[in-house]
Amino acid sequence: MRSLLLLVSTLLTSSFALQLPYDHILWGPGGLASGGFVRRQANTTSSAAPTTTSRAPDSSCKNGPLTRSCWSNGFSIATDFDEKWPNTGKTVYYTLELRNTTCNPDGNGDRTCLLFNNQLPGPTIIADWGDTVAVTVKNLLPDNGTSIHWHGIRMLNTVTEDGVNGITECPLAPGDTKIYTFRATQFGTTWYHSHHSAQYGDGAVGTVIINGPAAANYDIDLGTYSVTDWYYPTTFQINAIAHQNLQVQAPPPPGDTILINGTNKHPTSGGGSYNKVKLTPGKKYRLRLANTSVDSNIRVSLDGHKMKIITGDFIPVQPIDREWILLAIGQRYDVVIQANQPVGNYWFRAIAAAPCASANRFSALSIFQYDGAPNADPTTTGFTVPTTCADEAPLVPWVKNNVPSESFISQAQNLDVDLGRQQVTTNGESIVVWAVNMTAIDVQWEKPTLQYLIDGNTDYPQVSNLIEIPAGQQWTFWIIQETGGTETRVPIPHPMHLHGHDFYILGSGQGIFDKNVNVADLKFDNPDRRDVTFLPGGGWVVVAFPTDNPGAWLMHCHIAWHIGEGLGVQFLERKSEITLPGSAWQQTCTNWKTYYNGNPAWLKDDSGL
Ligand SMILES: *[C@@H]1O[C@H](CO)[C@@H](O)[C@H](O)[C@H]1NC(C)=O
Ligand SMILES: *[C@@H]1O[C@H](CO)[C@@H](O)[C@H](O)[C@H]1NC(C)=O
Ligand SMILES: *[C@@H]1O[C@H](CO)[C@@H](O)[C@H](O)[C@H]1NC(C)=O
Ligand SMILES: *[C@@H]1O[C@H](CO)[C@@H](O)[C@H](O)[C@H]1NC(C)=O
Ligand SMILES: *[C@@H]1O[C@H](CO)[C@@H](O)[C@H](O)[C@H]1NC(C)=O
Ligand SMILES: *[C@@H]1O[C@H](CO)[C@@H](O)[C@H](O)[C@H]1NC(C)=O
Ligand SMILES: [Cu+2]
Repeated sequence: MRSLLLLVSTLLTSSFALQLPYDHILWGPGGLASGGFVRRQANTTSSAAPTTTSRAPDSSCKNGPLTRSCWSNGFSIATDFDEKWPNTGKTVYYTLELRNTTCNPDGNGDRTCLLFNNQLPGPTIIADWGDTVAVTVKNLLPDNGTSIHWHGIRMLNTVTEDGVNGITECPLAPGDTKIYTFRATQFGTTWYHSHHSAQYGDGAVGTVIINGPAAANYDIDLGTYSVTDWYYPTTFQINAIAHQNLQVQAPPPPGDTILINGTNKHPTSGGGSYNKVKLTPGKKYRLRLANTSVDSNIRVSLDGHKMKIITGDFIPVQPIDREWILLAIGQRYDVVIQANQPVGNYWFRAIAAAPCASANRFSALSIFQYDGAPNADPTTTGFTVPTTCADEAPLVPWVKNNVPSESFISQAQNLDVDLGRQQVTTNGESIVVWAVNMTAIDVQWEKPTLQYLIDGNTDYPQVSNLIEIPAGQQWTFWIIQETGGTETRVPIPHPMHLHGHDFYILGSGQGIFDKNVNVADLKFDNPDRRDVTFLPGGGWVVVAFPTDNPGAWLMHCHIAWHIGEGLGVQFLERKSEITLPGSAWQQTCTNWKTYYNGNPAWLKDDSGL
């Protein structure tokens, strides 16, 4: 069915292409109903004047300041990236060396940091849509393994490259090297980070830009702008305290500060520095915001300027303006900022989001300076801070997709699953119920799930929290329920992240999901789509995705302490079609076992993820 629809929608796109103006927004929402899917349709009603560049995005229109929706021959913002991506024939190569070093990002003093190429954040990986990306990761840490995850990358048919130790690979032993190779089937902004316990909190993160078309025009791409919480003790120390606190239902310790693009000024000593961004009056800038926190959901804002959201995670959306943007851990927003205010200096602010139960001892500032403004700290005041904790909404995906509702609605009526039950379970058809009641996942680093598949072993330990999605399903629907109350021990919003896919967010709410009430309010018609979403504290979220990527994939809370405690599940998707790994993968395991069985300095003391 999907391939038939692809054919129909491709024809539609190309036949409308020549009439489109390219001055601002190019395609509006439309719909082509057929079977379970509704696909995009070109909007030809706009009468905006064409610009000097080509008017045919899907054949000869070139990407430029006034034609950002164009990309290259046959590809544009209207392309359905589930179905096709450019064949560039190009591979971009990067080398990341992970070292144990020191850093001092805000002038508080040196501390141990685990950094890629001695940078915080690590080097930005840049590729074009459709490129192959090959990253050589060298683990130069003397005392820790590592495993690098490429957050939000679909990893279509490349589950061995997902970098989740204990599921898709063994950790890289100290001294070991792995070349992670994958295709950039989507475009936008993301990040990479270690998935080896809480290691990324000590600095083992970096950002990724996949160049492609955009939903609004801009002159200059400022690149990635990461915001993160930061602790003065190491993450391994905080992780241990967070786990102790959880036993007595106390929150983890708050962060000590927040870093914007890796820097901030120290709260008391005035050491460190503000990151500075220069603006030319009249120009439009694209800024790629990414939250690389371990614990804090962060709100950001630029005084006096609205930010136009054009992408949420990897999904281009109908542009909307915001004064503040809330970034859950792992979420990204690409925004366009217009330098249309009086020449001067403006504060950019990043604060912990109290309504999301995020806390920090401090906040972060950086400076946006117009050409011609003096070198001085801004004196601007901020916009009023919102009091909510939710994904930015409504975000309307540019390429329209509907989720088929019939099978879910009928199965939900017969659903006989105790939502407080301490496990992940399925009705044997399309629905998975995950009752989050600290049913802790615990992976075996030396025996990843893919090794079970190689061995033909289905004797997965209970603590692997593994569920097999029934074969032959086109869509899988997940009801994720936080049971609330004291049993859960963490009744706060959780930023839930999915590997190998993004998900459609059909709805969320407070209390226990009630099939008799809540099903009717779910949104199946072009719902928001992303790879991290909030599970409300003491509430539920329903997500759906097509089972189009064979693999063993993790779904988990992105609060480092929570996944360390085990707030995650894994699922096997189209098991018989998973490409099993070869000898280089096995060598990583051999090297790991040699290291780990030979008196390592440290032993695994959490979920391992
Ligand atoms: C097409 O775009 C125009 C201008 O943005 C808008 O007014 C109109 O409602 C859109 N039509 C459809 C069918 O979406
Ligand atoms: C990093 O170096 C410090 C100081 O030598 C040491 O205490 C720590 O165990 C090392 N950590 C890792 C992960 O290698
Ligand atoms: C990693 O190194 C840190 C020290 O930097 C140590 O506290 C931790 O236990 C180590 N973890 C593992 C699993 O080796
Ligand atoms: C972020 O920091 C890097 C490294 O210092 C710098 O090259 C980049 O321009 C900064 N980004 C922005 C948006 O200022
Ligand atoms: C980053 O995510 C954390 C945890 O979800 C959140 O508390 C914080 O507000 C987010 N940061 C931004 C800038 O949105
Ligand atoms: C959560 O699990 C605990 C056992 O650890 C159980 O006593 C409690 O009833 C569960 N909560 C719900 C809402 O089922
Ligand atoms: Cu959580």
